[in-house]
Amino acid sequence: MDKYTYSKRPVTIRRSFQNLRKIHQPSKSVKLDTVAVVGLGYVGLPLALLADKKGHRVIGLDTNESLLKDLQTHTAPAFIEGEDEVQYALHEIEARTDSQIVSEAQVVIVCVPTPVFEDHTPDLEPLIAATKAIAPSIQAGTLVIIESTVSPGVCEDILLPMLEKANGLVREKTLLFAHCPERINPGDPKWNLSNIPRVVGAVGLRSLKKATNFYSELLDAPIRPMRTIREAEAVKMVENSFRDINIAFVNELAMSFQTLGIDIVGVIKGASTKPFGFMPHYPGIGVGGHCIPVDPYYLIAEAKKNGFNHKFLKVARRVNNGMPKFAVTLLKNALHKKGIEMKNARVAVLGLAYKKNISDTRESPSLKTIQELQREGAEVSTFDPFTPHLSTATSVEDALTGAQAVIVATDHDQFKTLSAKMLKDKDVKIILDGKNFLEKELFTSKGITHIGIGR
Ligand code: SAJ
Repeated sequence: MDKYTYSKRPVTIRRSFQNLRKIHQPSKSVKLDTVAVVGLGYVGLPLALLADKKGHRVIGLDTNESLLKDLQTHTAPAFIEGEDEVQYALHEIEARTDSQIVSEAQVVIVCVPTPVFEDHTPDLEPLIAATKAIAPSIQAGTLVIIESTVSPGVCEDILLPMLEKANGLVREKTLLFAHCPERINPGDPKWNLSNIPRVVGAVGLRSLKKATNFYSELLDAPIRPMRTIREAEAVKMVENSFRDINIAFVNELAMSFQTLGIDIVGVIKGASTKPFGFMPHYPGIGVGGHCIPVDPYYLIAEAKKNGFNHKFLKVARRVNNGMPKFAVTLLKNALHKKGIEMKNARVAVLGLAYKKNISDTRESPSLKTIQELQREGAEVSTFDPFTPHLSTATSVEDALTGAQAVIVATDHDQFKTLSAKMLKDKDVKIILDGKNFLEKELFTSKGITHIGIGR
């Protein structure tokens, strides 16, 4: 069974997550739709849990056996545990691997990953495989919603025909079809699945109405109907490309100001006093995650197919992808000034996750930084409290032991306790603060070289 196919073996799991507070279940007097969520990852599982909490019968589909095992042992996967303010009702979700079960659902929501290949071209395989698996079981009258992030045209030109053909369904008549791009900000204490506004595009008015009503009831957030499904696909591309280019802007400034000896973070804070027309972003060791460094490539590829070259988006991707190498070069020069060559230098890297206080390492700049260090011949020790199983060391102190330099690659709260004393005790001579989140003077005042990104 290749990784994208669903087995025929039904696996029904009754599960209730430990340490979950029972939240009053709404009365189930009104018969709510049965909802099938295809893909129980960072997007799908919270969605399934929320639909369950709202009183829907929820079927969860996933091909990830280890995730299902996690759930079977009532262990919430790390990405759920990372959201400590999340309160999930004790619930039962029928987690299945046999895709025929979607025949029992009136609403089917597809939340599978849409990554890119090594060459940055879109990899639609997981999404196409999931759609192919469920298509034969979609019953007349079902609403299918795609939440996966895709470029304009994927829903209508690729996925919808698959769904219609497999069972002889007809859009807007026997098949309702919509796109509601996922928006999630892991680790954000303020914005969560329930309160983040959403946009919905659909293949016709019936589909739009049903999808908009579904999300209006499910979420406590404004739902904006879009005129077309392509507009909804484009919204997600635009919002995430916007973020990527703005981060690239400050990353380029950081590289420039490093030579000018100007503190870019101070300048950004100064610019932020302008009450309009400026939105602060901050430079760092790179851009990670399953969205920001990925989504622009979908738009670049789709536009290219239609004869347009997104030069600006490409430059932004190149700038952001170059930050780990920029950071390693800064460290290499600082080591050289102390008579230490990068080859065989011992460097500790603190933080493997792509952003603070979560365990997700997808597209993490930390990993690219480690590769860059090893390419330069350095010996690397690593520690991340959120991913001990991926770390070579068992603690910060352990990672620092024997190191000549340390790179802080993720701004986990736990690393705020890093002190000049800890470094001096371990004879660590240089600290590179890849997230500009430690006080420079705390180290320079004790004779330790502190390098920031643009400061
Ligand atoms: N980063 C910077 N400088 C910044 C902001 C972020 O270097 O000023 C880096 C982060 O360290 C991280 C990467 O960029 O490595 C992505 O950061 P992120 O905060 O965008 O994190 P994501 O990808 O988990 O969440 C984003 C959402 N975040 C925000 O809007 C704050 C949003 O862009 C999307 O809703 C979401 O991905 C998604 O699901 O698409």
